[in-house]
Amino acid sequence: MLRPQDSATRERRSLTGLWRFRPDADGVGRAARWFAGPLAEARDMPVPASYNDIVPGRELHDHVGDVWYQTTTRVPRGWAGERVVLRFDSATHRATVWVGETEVMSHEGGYTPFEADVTALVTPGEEVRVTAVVDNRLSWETIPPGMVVETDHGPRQKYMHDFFNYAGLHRPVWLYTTPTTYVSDVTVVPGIEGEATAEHPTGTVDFDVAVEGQGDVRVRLLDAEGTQVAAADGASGTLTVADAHLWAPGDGYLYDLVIEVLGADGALVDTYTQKVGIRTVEVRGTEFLINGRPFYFRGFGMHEDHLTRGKGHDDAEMVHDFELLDWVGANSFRTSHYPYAEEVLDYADAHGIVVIDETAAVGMNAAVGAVLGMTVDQVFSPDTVSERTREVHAQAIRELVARDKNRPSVVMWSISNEPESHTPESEEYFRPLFELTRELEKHRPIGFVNVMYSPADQDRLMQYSDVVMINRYYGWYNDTGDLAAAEDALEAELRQWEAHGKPIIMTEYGADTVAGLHDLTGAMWSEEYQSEFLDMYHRVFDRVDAMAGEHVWNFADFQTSRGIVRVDGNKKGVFTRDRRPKAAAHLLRRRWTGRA
Ligand code: BDP
Repeated sequence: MLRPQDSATRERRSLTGLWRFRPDADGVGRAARWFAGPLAEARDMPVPASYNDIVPGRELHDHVGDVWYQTTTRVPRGWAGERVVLRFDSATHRATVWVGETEVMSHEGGYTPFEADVTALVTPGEEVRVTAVVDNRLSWETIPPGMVVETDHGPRQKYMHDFFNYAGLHRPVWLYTTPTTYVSDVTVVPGIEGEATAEHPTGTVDFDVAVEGQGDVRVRLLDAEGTQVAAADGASGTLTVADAHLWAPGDGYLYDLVIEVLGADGALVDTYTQKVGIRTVEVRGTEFLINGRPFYFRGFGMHEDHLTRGKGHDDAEMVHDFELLDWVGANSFRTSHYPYAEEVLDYADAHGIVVIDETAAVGMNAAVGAVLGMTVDQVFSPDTVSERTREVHAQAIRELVARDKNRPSVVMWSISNEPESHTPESEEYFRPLFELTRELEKHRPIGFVNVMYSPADQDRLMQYSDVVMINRYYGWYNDTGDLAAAEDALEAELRQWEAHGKPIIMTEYGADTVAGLHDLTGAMWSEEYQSEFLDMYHRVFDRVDAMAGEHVWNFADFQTSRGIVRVDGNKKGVFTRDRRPKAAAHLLRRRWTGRA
């Protein structure tokens, strides 16, 4: 799905700001037609933001079910004759939207965009009312899964993943125009002719443009200075770029693919510009190659998580986080455990940060659930994660690939984090999803992230994965507090994975650490322990040739559900939740940049 943009033929209006907001715990709003007029008994709520922590008290923090959002905006006068589209960059986890009194769309899945053509419902120059009901409930048929438990004191949301179920409108909402004949999609696949490592490589860009309506397509590729380097007529083809400036880690060089749709008289009907990074990705043996060169992932699993706004997108917080990644010497991150805001991926594209892009399929694991206080007998069964869940999961993969397929920063898809992966049921569930991802994606490696409860000698899913991605907590959840034993166990297991002959990325390793807690006896939770723990992992990684990357868990402390294993959230951050460095941040900076 194309991201809205301003162009010579298109305009956007952001609907961010304060919306009217009303929780609907009893779920009466739909029948009572709350969309049919100004929302009664409403308070102000910022968009984008999670609603959970904006208001003091338990009620909204732990709300289960519907909430209503409403705003009005004036449709610009100049939009007469244009096609008008209403787009939500996300609504967590499902939403139904009305324009005036007309229902225009519903969407399932909390982290991908959805939109509707509302041309017939708006009048340029006049006000329009937009109402959305957003439901945060997780069930066995959602990604991620969860369970609502009814109690004497109301419903309680339970889930088996380790981050708080923030909900609401986390990302911008747009009203935008296109002409009535318009570019509806574009797919670009970059390549390099001949030697990728040549001093003056020849780049290629396969393109495929979809147009709604009649028109001739012309494309031009401009370099970062605006100079045309290639052009073609027709909706699909291949452009060749002599002496291409490749997109590379640390060098987010982007070309502009200017797409033009021309009418019969040659007049410009629509134009849309797609950013293009020319680079290749390939797995060869135990190496992960970008532009033919071995790439070693240094960075973190992260979260969209901040005080007050929860998962709400904010440019200041985003740029600050990227600056911290740069300071610490990270070259990559994983969008653990859901697709991040498109602004984040735009930034990664433009700055040469490498991304492993993950779906929200997290918490499909009874053993992980048990650590977090949730008891489930069987995760994969007709009554729990089932074929119906797989349909929702498949759609989440389709929407993620459709959204991010053209991004040079995205070098691999992760279709799930830490599912149970050693049982026949899990294999039966996942095999078709790997097949689907491979059909959708032709040029990137794909994979999933393995958990310690499905070790190398039992796992049944890594055969479908191009890269071995594993999360390990030797020295924390096992060999607790004993780094000497942990070192042996970690190395022994990595040696087993090495037998797969694939690159290995440690996608999570880390220790909960209370900022400011110091101890010279090696006590867990201290800043010293976190540093020693990471140091030990690094020693082991440096001994194992198949290692292709290290992503520390986590970039920063983050909020979780209430429980006896978390103190105000997960404390495995290398930065605190308000982004102050723990001692480990300096250790990582020394390892990753060579600077003190
Ligand atoms: C892994 C999960 C991650 C958790 C982490 C932890 O992938 O979401 O936050 O462990 O326990 O199981 O800190």
